[in-house]
Amino acid sequence: MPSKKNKPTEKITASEKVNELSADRENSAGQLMTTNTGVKVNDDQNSLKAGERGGTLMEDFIFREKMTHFDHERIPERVVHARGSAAHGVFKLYKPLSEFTRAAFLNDTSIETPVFVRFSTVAGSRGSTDLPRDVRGFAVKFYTQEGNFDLVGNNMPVFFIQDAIKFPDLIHAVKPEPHNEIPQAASAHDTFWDFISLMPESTHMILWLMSDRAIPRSLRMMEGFGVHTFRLVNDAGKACFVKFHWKPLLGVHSVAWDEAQKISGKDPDFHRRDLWEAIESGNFPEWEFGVQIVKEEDEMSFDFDLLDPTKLIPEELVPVIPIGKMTLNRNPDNFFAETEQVAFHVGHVVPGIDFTNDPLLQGRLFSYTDTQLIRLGGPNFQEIPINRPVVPVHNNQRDGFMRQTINQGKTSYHPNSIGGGCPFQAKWAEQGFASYAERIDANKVRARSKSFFDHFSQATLFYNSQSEAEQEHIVNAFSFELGKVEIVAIRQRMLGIISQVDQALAEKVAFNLGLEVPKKPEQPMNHSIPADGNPKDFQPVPGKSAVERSAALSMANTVKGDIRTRKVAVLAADGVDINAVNEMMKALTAQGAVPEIVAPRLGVIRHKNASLPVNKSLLTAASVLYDAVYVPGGESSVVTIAGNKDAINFLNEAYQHCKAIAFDTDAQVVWEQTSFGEMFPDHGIVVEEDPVKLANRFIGAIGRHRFWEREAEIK
Ligand code: HDD
Repeated sequence: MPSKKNKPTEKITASEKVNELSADRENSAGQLMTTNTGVKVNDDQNSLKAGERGGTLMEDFIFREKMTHFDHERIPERVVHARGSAAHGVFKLYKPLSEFTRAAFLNDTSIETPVFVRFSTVAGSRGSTDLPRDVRGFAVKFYTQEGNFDLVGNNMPVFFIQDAIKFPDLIHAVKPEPHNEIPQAASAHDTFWDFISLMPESTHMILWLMSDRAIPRSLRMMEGFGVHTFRLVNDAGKACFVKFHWKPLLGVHSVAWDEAQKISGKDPDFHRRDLWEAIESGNFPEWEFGVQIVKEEDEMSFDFDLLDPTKLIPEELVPVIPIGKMTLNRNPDNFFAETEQVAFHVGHVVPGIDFTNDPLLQGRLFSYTDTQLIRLGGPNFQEIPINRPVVPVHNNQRDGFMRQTINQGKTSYHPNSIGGGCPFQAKWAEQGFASYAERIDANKVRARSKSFFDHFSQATLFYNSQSEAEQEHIVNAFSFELGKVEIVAIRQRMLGIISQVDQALAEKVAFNLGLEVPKKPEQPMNHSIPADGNPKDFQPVPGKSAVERSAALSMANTVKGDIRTRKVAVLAADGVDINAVNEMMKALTAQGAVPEIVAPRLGVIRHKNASLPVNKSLLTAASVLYDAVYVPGGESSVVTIAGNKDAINFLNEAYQHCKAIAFDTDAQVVWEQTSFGEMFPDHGIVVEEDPVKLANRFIGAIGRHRFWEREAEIK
């Protein structure tokens, strides 16, 4: 739960980084067109020809330059997390963390650290939908006074695999199948589940992926996690373990799976648009930054290994301490220059933050620089404006493609005497980075620690912590995904794995698949075994979580009641009760919601001499793009709406997706035409004569986010 300090932040629109970028901004307003060499262009419409009907001349340097640049515009998309959206912001610390870390930005509450944050989906290409069932990347670049710190996390606190050497396999399995490049941005296919069914260590993450966390309502309504256990090191050189958390002030909310699929068609940019619009309208997304701290001497005191990235630390065992707040307050000026060219790296740390031996983290330390080299074309990617630190860079690295820095002097080596020994190495007291001197005494082996072998108990903990509706969604998600798998043996193998998490869950999924849960899990269950390994030595070891249920794992316990930025459709037509609409719009807007009039056609809706502008027509709007619906009264308006099948479908879908719906009493005729017209209204359906009561109850209902319990009625 976000702490009491989390009041909405006053409007901030710049940061040190945003200001620093101004040197690189270009703005053509009022300017003459030039070539890249600065020559003013007189004709950008016609190429140079040998006569009006003749061939284009090689001499046409203006054409050649323009075409060449265009031909080279594309760079390779990220091999994972290709689709992303980003924003600038700031991080403010609540209280110094000097007991644990010497990182300056975690010690000084007066510092406002600039950040650039990129959210992403994992599997889809750059142009894919925002709403697949997928993990979301949550990558934060802190431009600190001691250099850049990147926290390259996800919206789920655990990962699929324990060792980075399996990452290419995992990604090959989830990406579109190589022979026909199908399916795009979807895990519901044979190769993904083939791999997963052979990798029991992925089970905990799979439960998260099958939960509603994988279909967020908004990027602004997701948690973020650093996933790995990192180290903090204080000024005395003493270390502790840490897990990093981001908690959104708006709470953690999701959409329904049917809705996600429809959004993908109606507005594949749904999340990108939502983030953009929220920031443009001054509704700055905010997260609290939290840490779970574990003393070094307590490393072995858990029923799981802190180095195992498939495990989380239940908040019941180690609470999350809120230490600061991040506010995203400015959209990028240019998608390519900023969002596409930003280069994150788990290895970008600052003094006071260090790594652990988590084998996934260790492998990531190699992969991120390597991938930027191919993606951004060479070793100077750190000089790209969005990647540049806000502090000066001095070292003996030189040259390479697209070098921007003009290094002065004749020495580019160390030690040197000619250059006075510069640049100097920084002492510990000068905040020089010194790796934590962890003691290592071991044989060189390719191996996995036995302490990593309990693959199911935290998956069970996650499942048990879910509300009834959330559990039902997990059943449906498994049934959907495995239902899309064509090879029955894979479905069967997965049922064996799911039965290790929860027998009833496996049985429900098996029923939907028309299969039986295997009596005994297929042996061996783990197929990730070295050539000379004995399968018996690699099988999952049953464990038991010290915590049986963890409230923080269920979205049912999230922050509710805040309707800021929630979109509300007002379904109306000519003859609408304009006063009622105005009253409701005023009440909603006062709470920060965004009401829009949706009518059969664009233009205005009229009643007597008054009129209201229409925001969307039923042709371009869809209920999946709104959080709630209001049907105002007004005799001819309600007759039109009741007789319009798109409007009724709009309401039916909103009902099916468990959204709040409000009717004026004299709009009951519309309600009667809906699929839920016969039913006793639940708490999410509000009908009131008194406009003030109606608005208050409706606002309360929207604040609940969804009435998932309605799903039981619909069946
Ligand atoms: Fe990764 C990108 C998060 C494991 C290799 N990763 C990438 C991004 C995020 C994550 C958010 C997108 C950054 C951006 O917006 O530019 N990755 C994670 C998390 C992981 C994880 C939370 C597990 C805890 N990743 C992981 C492993 C490897 C990689 C084990 C390889 C050994 N990840 C990459 C990459 C990417 C990347 C290939 C692609 C684009 C990029 O780095 O810049 O290097």
